[in-house]
Amino acid sequence: MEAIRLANALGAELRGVDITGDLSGSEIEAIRKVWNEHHLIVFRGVTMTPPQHIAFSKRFGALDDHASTPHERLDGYPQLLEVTNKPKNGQPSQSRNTGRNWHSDYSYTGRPAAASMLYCTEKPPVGGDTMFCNMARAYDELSDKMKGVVDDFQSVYDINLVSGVSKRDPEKMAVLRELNPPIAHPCVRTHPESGVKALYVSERTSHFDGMNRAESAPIIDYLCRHATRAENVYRHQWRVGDLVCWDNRSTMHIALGDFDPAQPRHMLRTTLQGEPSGHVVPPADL
Ligand SMILES: O=C(O)CCC(=O)C(=O)O
Repeated sequence: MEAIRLANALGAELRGVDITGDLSGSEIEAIRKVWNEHHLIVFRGVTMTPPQHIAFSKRFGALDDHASTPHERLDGYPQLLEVTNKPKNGQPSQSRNTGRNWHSDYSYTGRPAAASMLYCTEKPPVGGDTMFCNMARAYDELSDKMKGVVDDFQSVYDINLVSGVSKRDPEKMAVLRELNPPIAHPCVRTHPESGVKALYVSERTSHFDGMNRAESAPIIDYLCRHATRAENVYRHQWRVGDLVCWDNRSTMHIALGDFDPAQPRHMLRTTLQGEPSGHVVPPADL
């Protein structure tokens, strides 16, 4: 197995491993080690079925069944989310604008995702890229004073700040709001495997618990700009057959709308469950 770095801030491509094969425990641990070091790993040229995608993902931990976003599950496979602009059952896809702001997966739930594994099955001729940033590096590069400030903050996540809300079916959106009330999580978290501290704030953070929107907004804005500077980012240009695995505890990502929406784009995602976290709070006046 060979790891080839993809960017200065994060990311490595892994070559020489067949992820659809019968991998040994030590091979899985070797992959996990590279993943923890680089935060994001890419396998190229993968041909796999939904059961193979699920089987590989499960080797790294328990999978989410996506009960928090039930409308986007792949029929017959609750462990797979569809992220696509292709109509579903004759209706516009609810996920056609998924991920258009910087976020970490399932931050608006009581069980934020540990990691995600996104597989590209169809892509537009140009664009449809995804960008990732390193939140451990972003934390590390704050001044000690600023670290001291944010260490005590709790970031409130609000499903109303997911992307494309106005274009989603209002009834389905109401279900999502019911399932996912605003929730506060620590703004700085320690990675359970690497022990590294990382910022946990995003464009889906409405405010900091105990502070109002006006007080919180400039700090959220600063932290997001700081985290997503070009030098802290890897931009993935998809090919069909790519499996990109990211650690949601140490990265954020954004799915760019840099493609012709008339061209099909289709992705399948497994989500590895993180630890239960957070406390429900009253909604902010958005
Ligand atoms: O479609 C993509 O590139 C990423 C989708 C996304 O943001 C997600 O699955 O959380």
